[in-house]
Amino acid sequence: MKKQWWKEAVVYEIYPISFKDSNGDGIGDLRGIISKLDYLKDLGVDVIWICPIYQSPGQDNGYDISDYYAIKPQFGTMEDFDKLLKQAHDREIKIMMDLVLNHTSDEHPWFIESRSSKTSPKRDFYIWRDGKHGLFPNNWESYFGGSVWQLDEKTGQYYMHLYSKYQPDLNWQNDEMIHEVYKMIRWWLKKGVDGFRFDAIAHIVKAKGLPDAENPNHLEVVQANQFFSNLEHVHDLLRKLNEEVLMGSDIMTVGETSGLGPEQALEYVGNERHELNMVFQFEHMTLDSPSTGTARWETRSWTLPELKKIMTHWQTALHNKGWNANYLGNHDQPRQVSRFGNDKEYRVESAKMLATFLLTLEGTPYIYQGEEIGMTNTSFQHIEDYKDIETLNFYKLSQLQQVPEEKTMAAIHKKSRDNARTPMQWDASENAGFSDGKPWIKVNHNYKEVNVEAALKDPNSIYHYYRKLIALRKQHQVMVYGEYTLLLPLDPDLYVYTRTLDKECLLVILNFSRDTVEFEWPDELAYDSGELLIANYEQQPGENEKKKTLRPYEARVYKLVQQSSHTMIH
Ligand code: TEU
Ligand code: CA
Repeated sequence: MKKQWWKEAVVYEIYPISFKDSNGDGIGDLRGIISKLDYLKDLGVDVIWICPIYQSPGQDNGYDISDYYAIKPQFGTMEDFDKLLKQAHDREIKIMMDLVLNHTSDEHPWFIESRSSKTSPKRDFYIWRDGKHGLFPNNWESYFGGSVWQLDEKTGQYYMHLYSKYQPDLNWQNDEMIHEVYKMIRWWLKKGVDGFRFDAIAHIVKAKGLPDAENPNHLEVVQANQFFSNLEHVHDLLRKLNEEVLMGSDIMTVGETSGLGPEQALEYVGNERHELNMVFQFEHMTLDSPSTGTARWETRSWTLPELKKIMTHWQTALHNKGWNANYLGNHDQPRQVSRFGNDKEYRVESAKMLATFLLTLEGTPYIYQGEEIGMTNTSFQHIEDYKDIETLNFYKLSQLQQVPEEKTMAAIHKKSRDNARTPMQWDASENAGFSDGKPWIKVNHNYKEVNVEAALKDPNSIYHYYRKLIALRKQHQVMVYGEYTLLLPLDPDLYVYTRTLDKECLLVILNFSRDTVEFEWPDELAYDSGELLIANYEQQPGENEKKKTLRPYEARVYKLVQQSSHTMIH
């Protein structure tokens, strides 16, 4: 397998508005990030992915860009950005920018010009259609609820928006628009940024003729997949972007692509494709709901074998053929420890177990801010305390549909994106040390217990465990490149796998349950003992080599010692 720096890198995602406020206005900013670079360096991360900091009205916290060449003043200035880039580079930390290319803000000058008249030279930068018999041009549903179409009174036509009405979709059939985008990306490359995350990139191409969905009650995934996700032409556009802009720069790229499985993902990340280095997939994010999109607010119960099946499929299908981007949480998802672990009595143990999982899979691991201290979901009682446009739209829609208030709030407590967007908890002082002013969104009430300062002091903290894991990943190439093999696929509590590279083999044992579980050394494992590399519990002396007792959420990683008379598995 070809070695690449971005395969060996550990990425840390920063949601700037909630990371660190340097000037007391309650809003995280670039100087705040600069002040925490040493903290990130100590943690051991190699790349910081910064969510959008460009000029933006902020309807979707920066995912509505009105000027790709400017920094939004609340985040700082371009000088601050240059300083951040330089100071990160001085510490050998790379910077990955978040580019939103599916849509702009409705306040972007392109859109202002586009909407000004039907004959505007920029009209075609966006997707405009006439209504049908006084109705929307088609029946597609937006990700944030309601139609994807918004009527613009001035010209009497509708524009398309897959997200909110403040985020009109760009028309990727317009070459002039595409060249403007190329120009802008070249400009950022020239600055020396080290990579891009391409937001919602799966959706930039829409089905020819924008046909109606046959069964409008069956929107969601089916509809999205058929009409505006991962369509063939996306690949042509990405290859062209590489040929004309990215080729020759040693950067890393990750695309956000919902609605696909690993076979389809290979069309983006296959070694020979020259499109993207890796993609964020969503299959494991749908385990606890019927689907992505608006149905993601509903919950279903899930079992560990289902998670194993999904992850194993991705691990094996991409091995040697492409590369995975692994994550368990981000700024759009609930907190990982609340979702996949136990944020009550086993918060520390389960957060460490999940860290072990994330960092021992094949693929590039993405840590979301606060995961390294085990930050949890939050439950604001009043809808007024929620700021996320998706959450607020969902609330309004539920009210219209007369869904009982408790049911709506329960869904919000579980799934709102604001769970991940409360301020980073730096210490036990007021506002968790995030800001001297009033934070733009409330701090999670548990900040006195869960914070960086406390974690740094406690040698057994989640933070120190992450540090150790990241350091291990740098020492053992098998953690990066080793082939993954699942054991015990049907075990309801234990997730067990090996990673093998040449003569090295790691055994990872994760207890995903709150019970104490017996693990018996499987016969297929032709190793009789192992050296324990890391674990989230103290080990008891004199433990039976073949039979191990895993405590609630226990995680262990062994480096296996080969039996002389046996051959290795696979
Ligand atoms: O998220 C978009 C995203 O999750 C979709 O691409 C996905 O297909 C769909 O929502 C199904 O769940 C990105 C950003 O991460 C998010 O913060 C933005 O709000 C969104 O794009 C719009 O730019
Ligand atoms: Ca600020």
